[in-house]
Amino acid sequence: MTDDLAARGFVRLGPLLAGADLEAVRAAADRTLARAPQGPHGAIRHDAWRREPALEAAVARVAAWARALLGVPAVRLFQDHVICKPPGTPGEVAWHQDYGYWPLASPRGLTVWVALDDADEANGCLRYAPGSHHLGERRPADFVAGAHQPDRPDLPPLDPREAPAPPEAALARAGEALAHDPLVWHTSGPNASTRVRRAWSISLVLPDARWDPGHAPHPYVASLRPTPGAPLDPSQFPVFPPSSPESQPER
Ligand SMILES: O=C(O)CCC(=O)C(=O)O
Repeated sequence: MTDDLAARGFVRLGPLLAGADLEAVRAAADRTLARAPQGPHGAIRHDAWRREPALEAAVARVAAWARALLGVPAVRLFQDHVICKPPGTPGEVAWHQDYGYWPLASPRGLTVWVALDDADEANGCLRYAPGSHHLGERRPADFVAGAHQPDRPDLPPLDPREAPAPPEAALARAGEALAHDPLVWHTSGPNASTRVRRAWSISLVLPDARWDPGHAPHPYVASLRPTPGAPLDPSQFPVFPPSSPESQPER
């Protein structure tokens, strides 16, 4: 699995949630989404784990997989979001790299994406460009209206026609997880089916991650006003396992 992540930029992890755990996470996702506005590519709610104990409880399991995949003793939770594409959602989530939207100095980490419903091409599953993470950082675009990404003429544009390999649809059963590199190119299509497509996406970074507020206009930049180069505060961005030395505040 680690080899796939390194070579292809994404990997199918298999079942992460089942039974009552999956139901609890779905119910938590629905509660957070109830207050989220519906956009052309569905509804999205950031920082869901801070509001919902069922999500907070599941983070440790996600983090354990992330540690194993990255081959590191500890990881730090950076952010999560819950995404819902109801039937008939017309828009796609445009091709992007996650790191383009992180106000952090380095892309070291990964995103774990957990399907809360069966996801396939009809209801807008993820699609990846295998190997694209090897091409480095690309110019970010405002794929969410009003995101106001900084103009980065120094970076080459992300043109999916330049992908090193044809895109692959990442089908997932409800409760199954995928993991992807913060630089891999990915997208998801409209939901043309009669089935809802919900997902929980969790991004984890290395414990020594540092802020770079100029890298992306993230909501944390406005709310936390981080100092460039400062470490992330473990009381807000917890380290897993909590007993690890990396969970102590850095200077
Ligand atoms: O769930 C989706 O449709 C998009 C999610 C995504 O791009 C991500 O989690 O990085």
